[in-house]
Amino acid sequence: MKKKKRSWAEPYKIKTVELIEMKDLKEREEAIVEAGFNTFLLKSKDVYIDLLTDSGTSAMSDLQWAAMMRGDESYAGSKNFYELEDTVKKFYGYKHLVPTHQGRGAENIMSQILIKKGDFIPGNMYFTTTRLHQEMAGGQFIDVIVDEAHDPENTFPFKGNVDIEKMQELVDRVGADRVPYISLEGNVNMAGGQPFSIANLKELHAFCKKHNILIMLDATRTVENAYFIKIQEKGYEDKSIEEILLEICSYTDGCTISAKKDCLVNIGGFFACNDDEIYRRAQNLVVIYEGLHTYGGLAGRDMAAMAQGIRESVMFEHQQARVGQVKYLGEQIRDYGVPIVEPVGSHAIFLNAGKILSHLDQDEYPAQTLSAELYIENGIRSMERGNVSAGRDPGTGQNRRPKLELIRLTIPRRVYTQAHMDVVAESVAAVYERRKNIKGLEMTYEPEYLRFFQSRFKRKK
Ligand code: PM9
Repeated sequence: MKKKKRSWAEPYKIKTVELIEMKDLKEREEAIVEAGFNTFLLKSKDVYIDLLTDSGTSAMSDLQWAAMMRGDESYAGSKNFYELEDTVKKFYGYKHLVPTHQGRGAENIMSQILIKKGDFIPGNMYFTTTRLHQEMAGGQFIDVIVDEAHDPENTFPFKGNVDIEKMQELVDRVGADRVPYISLEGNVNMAGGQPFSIANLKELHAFCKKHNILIMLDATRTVENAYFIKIQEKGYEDKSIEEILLEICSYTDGCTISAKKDCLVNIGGFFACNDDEIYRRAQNLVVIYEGLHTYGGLAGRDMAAMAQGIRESVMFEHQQARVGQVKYLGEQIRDYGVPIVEPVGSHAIFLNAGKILSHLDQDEYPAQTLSAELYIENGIRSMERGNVSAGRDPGTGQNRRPKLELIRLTIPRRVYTQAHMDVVAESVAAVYERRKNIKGLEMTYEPEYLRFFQSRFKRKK
């Protein structure tokens, strides 16, 4: 008799579908050449399974679509703003809210308010847009994540943790008054979607309090971090995701968020904080870059959908299925012997491109190359997260050559089925099999900022 087991299933059924089509091999080869071997420059009509990002790509629920019909599009004081403000207060606990069009809008405002020229901004690994805003405000990013996070094979369950000794070294070196805040990210994207633990956050909180350093959360995937705490941190198994999220935020002073991830919307973000003076300044700055402080670049209906998305995001069954699907894909790929970042995080499977294409130098862009090859193989779009994303060191002008040279297969929430995941795993295995014959790339165009979005490449001879 078959072994008895209990599976999870998605807590929804499908009401509307969007048809997708796979282009043939010749068309895919032409498309990637036309896109300069950069998956950001592919047209979505040429993509079969789109794992570029989980940002703004979620399927909204019927309740979110219904909420959009309740959009109050008044220029000032939309009722959807007040509903969102109440929802953020209830689930994240922050007193003040400033909506923005997406995460980087909030990062811009926060960086301008909190950073002075010559400041140092520690963080549990960099994120592309976050670091750029810190640099543009005159700050310098300092990586204080635990060493385990830079080793793709290390299976430490809380690779998002901050190394308090690295914080101490920074404070000893530059003085606490040059460190306005630490940027703390939940389920650290560039490390593979890795959570921090509450135990580590409590330690960080005590350290920062002592040195008068703020903790500003990048809450983009913090509900997913709360889910990981529930399933793997001792003492939290009986707490709800809602309770854990509130506890996380209670140790922080404010947040920026790209609502396009956890909050299940296609556009949106916000800055939130508890301090009245910081709020007053954010309220003033937002009108320059985003819009009036009660809409911040969003339509009323976007804020309504976001409030409903936040309510859905903390449901256990939602997170179980979301993280479960990512884990399922990870297991399939691992079974083919393909090296991935361990442990599997919440939003994506990261292939260790540096190891898979170990015959290429890092300046031949192994991750960019692998990402292009996966598209050619079966129309699957992934994202480079390696030397191209890391950019150049502003001091030396050289490529940063980060320790992690990865590609990310990012799973949009509530969009694909397990059958799609099987096709993805088989395609990864097929590329892996022919890895030794894959040639690297040469950059032919490099834009000034965030080069991974728009740079172009050609195959090396
Ligand atoms: N993340 C992602 O695909 C979208 C663009 S890639 C630069 O992972 C964190 C942790 C993010 C993030 C976006 C942003 C910026 C901030 N923090 O894209 O501006 O993962 O909404 O958010 C992307 P916005």
